[in-house]
Amino acid sequence: MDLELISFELCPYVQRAVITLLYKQASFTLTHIDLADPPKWFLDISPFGKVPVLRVDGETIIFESAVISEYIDEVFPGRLHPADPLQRALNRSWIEFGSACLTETFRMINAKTADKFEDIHADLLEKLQQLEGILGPGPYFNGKQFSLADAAYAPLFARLELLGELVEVYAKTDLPKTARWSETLLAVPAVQRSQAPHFAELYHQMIRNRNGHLASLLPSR
Ligand SMILES: N[C@@H](CCC(=O)N[C@@H](CS)C(=O)NCC(=O)O)C(=O)O
Repeated sequence: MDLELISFELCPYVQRAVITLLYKQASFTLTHIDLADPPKWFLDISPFGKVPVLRVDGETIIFESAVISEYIDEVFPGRLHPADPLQRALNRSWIEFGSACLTETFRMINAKTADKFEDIHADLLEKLQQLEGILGPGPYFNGKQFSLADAAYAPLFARLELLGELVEVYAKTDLPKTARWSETLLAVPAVQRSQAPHFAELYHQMIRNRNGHLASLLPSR
């Protein structure tokens, strides 16, 4: 099977699919595009004009990170979705919640003023508190087994770590389960390998380019 994942280096949704592919030790190629100037061939194959898109055997196009990850999970050995349908549904619900948390990080980066930034930061904090309330003892979302929910949240935690160098995103003592989960996920080899070595630099550059409140907190170069 030939798998080509169309990617934008900074996209957390792409990263979810990459983590799943790496965790499964699947062979795939990664094609990076510039989302600021997307090539026509990409716009022709991506129904929403978004990454990630998975091209299977050179012709079939699958889109939406959750769908791509589930497909990868189904075709490679070692299931990363729980066997129990209710637990599977719960995981899918919380994966969707993780996407809403990611949206808050985009909004934080785009916030032009400190006040606006603080409003959005409060929205994110409220979501992280909700998450803390449903987390189990860990180390992973479902306990001992790494799952697609873990693959879905790792990109969020990678970004919160970087944002945490600029502002206190959350106090680890207030959200101890979240903090432990984040630490566990960021140490998983597939998560570490899913991220470009120059990721922090790219992320800072994106913050700088947005020229919002967060950009003003970056160290001067
Ligand atoms: N729900 C989608 C979200 C993907 C998404 O928003 N990707 C962003 C990059 S991180 C994108 O392609 N944006 C381009 C656009 O909206 O035009 C998924 O989970 O795959």
